[in-house]
Amino acid sequence: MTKDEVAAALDEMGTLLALKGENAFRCNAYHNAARTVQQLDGDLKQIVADGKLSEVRGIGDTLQEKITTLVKTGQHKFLNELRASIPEGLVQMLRLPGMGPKKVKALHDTLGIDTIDKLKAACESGAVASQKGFGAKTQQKILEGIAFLGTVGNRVRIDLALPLGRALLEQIKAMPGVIRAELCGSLRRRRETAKDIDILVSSANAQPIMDAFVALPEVVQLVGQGPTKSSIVATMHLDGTKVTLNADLRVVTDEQFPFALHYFTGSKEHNIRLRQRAIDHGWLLNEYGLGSETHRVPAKDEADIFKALGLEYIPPELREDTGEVEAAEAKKIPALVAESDIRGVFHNHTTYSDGTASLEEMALATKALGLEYFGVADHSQSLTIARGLPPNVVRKQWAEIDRVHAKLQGVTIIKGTEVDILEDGSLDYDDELLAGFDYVVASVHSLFGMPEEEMTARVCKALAHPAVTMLGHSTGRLLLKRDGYKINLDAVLKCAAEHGKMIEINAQPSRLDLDWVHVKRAKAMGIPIVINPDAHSPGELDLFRYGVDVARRGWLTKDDVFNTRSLKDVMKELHRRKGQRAKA
Ligand code: DGT
Ligand code: CA
Ligand code: ZN
Repeated sequence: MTKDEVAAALDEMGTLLALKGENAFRCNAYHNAARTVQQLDGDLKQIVADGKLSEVRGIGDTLQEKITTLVKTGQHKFLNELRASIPEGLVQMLRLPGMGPKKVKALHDTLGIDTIDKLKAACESGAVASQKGFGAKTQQKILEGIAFLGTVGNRVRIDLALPLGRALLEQIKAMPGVIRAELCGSLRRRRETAKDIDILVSSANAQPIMDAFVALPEVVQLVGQGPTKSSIVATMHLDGTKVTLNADLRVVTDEQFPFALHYFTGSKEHNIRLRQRAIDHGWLLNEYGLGSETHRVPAKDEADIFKALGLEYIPPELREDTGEVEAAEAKKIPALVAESDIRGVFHNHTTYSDGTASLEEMALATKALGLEYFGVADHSQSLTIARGLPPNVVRKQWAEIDRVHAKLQGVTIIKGTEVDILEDGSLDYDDELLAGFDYVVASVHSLFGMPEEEMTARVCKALAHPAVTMLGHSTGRLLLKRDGYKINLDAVLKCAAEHGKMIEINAQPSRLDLDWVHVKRAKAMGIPIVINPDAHSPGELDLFRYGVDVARRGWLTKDDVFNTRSLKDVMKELHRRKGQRAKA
């Protein structure tokens, strides 16, 4: 087993123990060990072989034995027995908001609930509300959670789906006989989540490729196999999470490849528009080709297909039928912002608040990514669960930034804060302290249950504050887990435009707000967008890439994104804003 697989197994043990009613201390020992294993330097097999596991802090005898067995045999009797003793439905119930192991176990013990369906029925009959520790409100929340799970189905976040897709694709590309191979579908269009992995290959001989595909190590189940299409279920461990997704492989001739690539990239709505356009030319467009019975339009790549239909090339991210066909006809497809345009990052955390690395470590990791500036924005004083900084600690951090700066080369730390927007829309620091930062990210972290009107007024009031530079995670959503707080985003965009404020794309793949639809609207209103990784560790800094995907889906060019500017331009703009503030 790899580090990630061992970590996932340990996490699962902790969760299953909690569902058995074990005390939190024992369960947490497994979760902590999972994190420790993941962060170990060096090869886990080697560490085990050298007997060095005992030197790792927080790994006692019991855990040592478990990890060693997992590494050596790929399984553990303890985990197998736990799995056998706990209905799978209990684990699924943990995905519901507010349903921790204690609550799940209680409902199992008292009402015999062991599936989501039974839970739903028990809520609908009112049986859950009458249980000790539940009540009508909780029952309602559970029902809403079940409804939400129903709408997201088995979709998977892009940061989990894309690596699995790429792992399959890389192996396919290396197979003999493969001419071209590409990911299609929602992954190629970089949607926030994917239902499955679509892979397209061109080859003169499909069968050997199909056979090799279904035998790949990630494949856990064969769903179907025909002459040109295979469907499988693939699984992989990523950062301690087990990712499982369906994957379809289609094999076509190299001549068909551009047409099939375009067709299976979608979206369906975009395809329908293009097929209609072909019909207007007297042609038929499908996954095999373009043309009429007497005339076939050749295409060596997708650009040729668009060209034949009188269109500029449309990047996959724009293929949602939201105006891209009209823009391509008018030759007005924007030059989309690229990963390589990003010059620095704002909104990041260090050990001063809830980050895992020091200022210097974070700055050096930023530099290692080839970026010029690291904007630190730790939490403000009210957010005690995230160790928000009281004013005296802010001043201490400023002094440390100056000290670290003296020895840093090639990367600049910019002094910022992620200040909480309080209940009434005021900010969590006084104006004097706020004036000391180079920039201010304002975010909502509390009272998510506020009515929409109040929440909108709260955020708008914060945006009107002269010290605020940009709005942080604008909806508080957690993808596939919970909707954001209720807020009128269009009204918020209007306020931002009015007050000349920026809005971030939070590039954490579990968040990704502002969503691409509103990003596009923000652009139309002239609101500068900032792509922020919201990094809590060095490894999270490059998450900004997922924010670039959202920006591209929102039609943004380099000029629309503030952190594509050079350090010099960024500081000039931040100082200009401060000057305006001082005058106000
Ligand atoms: P997903 O899988 O829900 O994340 O989203 P997609 O876009 O990957 O959808 P999927 O996997 O069902 O199909 C892949 C592509 O195949 C889709 O984007 C467009 C094309 N496609 C599928 N079904 C149809 C259809 O009925 N009509 C047309 N024109 N295209 C289709
Ligand atoms: Ca798909
Ligand atoms: Zn943050």
